Amino acid sequence: MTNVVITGTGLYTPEHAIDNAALVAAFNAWVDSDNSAHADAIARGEREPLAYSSSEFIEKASGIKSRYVLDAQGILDPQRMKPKLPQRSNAEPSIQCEMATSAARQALAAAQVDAADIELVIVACSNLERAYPAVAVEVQQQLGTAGYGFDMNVACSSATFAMEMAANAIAAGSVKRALIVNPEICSAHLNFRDRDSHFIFGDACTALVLENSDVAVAEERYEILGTRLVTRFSNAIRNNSGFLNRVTDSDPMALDKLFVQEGRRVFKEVCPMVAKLITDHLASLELNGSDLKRMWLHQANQHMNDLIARKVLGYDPSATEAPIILDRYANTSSAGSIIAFHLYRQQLVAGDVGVICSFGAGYSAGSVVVRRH
Ligand code: CO8
Repeated sequence: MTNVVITGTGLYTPEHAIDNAALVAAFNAWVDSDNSAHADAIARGEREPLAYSSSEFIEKASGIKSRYVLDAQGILDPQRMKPKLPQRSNAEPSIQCEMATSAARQALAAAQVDAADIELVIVACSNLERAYPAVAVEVQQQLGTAGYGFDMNVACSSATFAMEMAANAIAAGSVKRALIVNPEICSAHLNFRDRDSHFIFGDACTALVLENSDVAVAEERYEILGTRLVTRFSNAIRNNSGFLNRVTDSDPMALDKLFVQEGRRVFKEVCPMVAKLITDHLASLELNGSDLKRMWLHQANQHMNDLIARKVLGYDPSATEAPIILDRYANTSSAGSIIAFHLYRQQLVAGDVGVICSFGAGYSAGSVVVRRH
């Protein structure tokens, strides 16, 4: 059996941060202007006034205090409330390619791998900035990697699903080294005028190098003991943006072309699904919750992570056992669990076991159990 190891990780963090107070101030300024524009209809009882958002609610309901975004100014402008990103020409690197190469260079350096020795690039994320050519092929060209690349999307679970794809390709012998990147521009598909969800997401990009252990040289490495994926269809998290919008004559700017969710339902349905996935996966590897030193969970909601970790471990996890990064990054979709893995693994010693687990739209969930070498 071929051993597949993770030998390097990388993280690109945008330079702009927006804390809850700034986000809520922009939201509430927009509420004031919308309510005053419709004051007569509100006075006649024909229209409900819009309600304020609050920093206290956001932090209590989600654990999020701040988020990084590619552009703060456009989001915080009450007249605009969406990022303003430059239109790039075909001759320039795409935005996702730029994010990906920044994170990838760190991961390659950590793995002590030359780009030319990578034979597979997977760009795995929730939203791709164009239909084709694949961003992965552009990343391949920018970095100078060999072999092939492709894009894939399983929403928040994209990174763990890509890890299974890459691990299988290495185990099958078709490639020796793979690079996975997760360039998430969540701010571009978030409705910053929706009180229920305007605070949820942030932008970031993560990178992972996976290798056949026979060719790996990095001292710090994590053997992949197993991967397990699960999906179950649900409309509770949905975005109807797509290439058919043009020909179905639907409004491409309509609100259903942005992220829409029933948050409570997601919480209720996804937590048991994820706890069972991890528990069953561990059992198939003859392990159980007490064998886990670390749970690098998807970063959507602090309460969700506490509940899932409690179900798997049998007790309330410490901040070390189930690290949280969503307080400062918010939900960065597929990048979240990898950011946690990137930032919180150094204290592990040889033989320690942990699980990387993501979950989200689909529904989809992926579990990757690793052991420090
Ligand atoms: N400020 C103040 N009050 C508020 C606000 C606000 N901003 N929003 C809602 N409230 C009020 C509500 O009106 C309600 O009031 P009342 O009780 O009087 O009716 C009360 O607060 C409670 O509202 P909720 O029931 O909606 O609040 P919850 O406690 O359920 O918390 C959460 C909302 C935080 C959204 C929570 O439900 C949650 O986190 N759920 C899980 C969500 C999740 O994990 N989703 C995963 C999706 S991510 C994914 O798969 C990736 C998709 C691709 C991403 C693409 C980029 C965009």
